[in-house]
Amino acid sequence: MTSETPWDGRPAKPLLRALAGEQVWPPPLWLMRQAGRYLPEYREVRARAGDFVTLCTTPEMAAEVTLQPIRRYGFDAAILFSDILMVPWAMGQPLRFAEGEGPVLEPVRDAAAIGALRVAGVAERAAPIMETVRRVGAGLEAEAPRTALIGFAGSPFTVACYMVEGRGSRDFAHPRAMAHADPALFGRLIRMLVDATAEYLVAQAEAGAEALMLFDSWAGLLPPAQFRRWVIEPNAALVRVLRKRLPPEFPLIGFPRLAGPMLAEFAQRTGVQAVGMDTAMDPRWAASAVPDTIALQGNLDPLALIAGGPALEVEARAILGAMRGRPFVFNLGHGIEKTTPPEHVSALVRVVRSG
Ligand code: 1CP
Repeated sequence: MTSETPWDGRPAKPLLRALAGEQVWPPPLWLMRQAGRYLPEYREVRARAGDFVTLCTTPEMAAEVTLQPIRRYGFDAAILFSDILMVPWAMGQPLRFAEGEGPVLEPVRDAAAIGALRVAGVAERAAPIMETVRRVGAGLEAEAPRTALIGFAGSPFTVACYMVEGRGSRDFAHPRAMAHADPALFGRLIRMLVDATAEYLVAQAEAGAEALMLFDSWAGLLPPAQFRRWVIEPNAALVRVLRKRLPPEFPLIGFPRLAGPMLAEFAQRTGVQAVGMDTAMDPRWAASAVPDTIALQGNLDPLALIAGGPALEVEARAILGAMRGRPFVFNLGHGIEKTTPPEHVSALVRVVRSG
């Protein structure tokens, strides 16, 4: 499966072993948004790039910030530094990141705007991102041979939320209303995203990503029937395309954030090898509801990492206790906050590595 597959045929990297269903203990560890503004070395590169899209599309800088947290903490995975909105960008939707405001896109709300989006050629237009993947792969081989490289994309529903709303939102009212009022049009956008995202992820795997994560950050906004239609089905469709085009058993991680009890159905019906637990998920419930052929990942509260000290240790140990005896990857329940003291991350690494 990897260039360093040992004599017994199992992948040697701890993250890949856990995603392949092995109980690896202490568990492999990485953190969502591990490259980011809480690190002074990130802020330095970010300032040099000026604009966030420039950072994501300049391979030398994007590869550098991807590797920064690996050098500092020795995590078991590096995650490509990019953003879920680079797929709409590569489909031709104008994107900028407004200071202190997050992403701003030209909203697509009718058939003409959706029809103007380009699916074919997404991987070519995202060529700088594939170059970043190649550079990170080479960097890890030289500096951190046991660290695996995770590529990623947003899942169709979450990306459609931003494309239709045009910005971040607490409730994404426009896309959710479109999904009810004009499911044919919303479904057309979702199908375009399945195709574009599959092409984009296959290109990442070909460039050296060893696992792929699907971020469905806004899945939890949907009631069950809509969740099945717009979260489970599109993720399952994406996985089916990826399975045809990637090597057998290529590790895929799904993250339907705030899915609650729908996590179990997501895990069983999408075909991923692992599912992420968000901060609100009870890991003991997830351990009982998700079959142990599927790895779990998560789910320390990012606020416990800001607090540090005994609170951090108690919370981390509770998760470790609930996950003992099944394939598991330690992570946060959502992205690391920019006010996190970097030394608290070192403390967390010590706690997790002590098992
Ligand atoms: O100026 C900055 O530094 C911008 C902050 C930032 C960063 C560091 C954004 C803007 N994106 C990123 C990187 C990023 N985004 C990664 C890099 C790899 C890593 O984890 O280290 C990843 C995986 C993402 C994924 C992403 N972007 C998600 C899914 C995960 C999640 O947080 O739920 C989402 C929803 C986005 C959209 C986005 N990009 C950036 C912001 C501020 C947002 C959220 C906007 C909003 O909804 O308000």
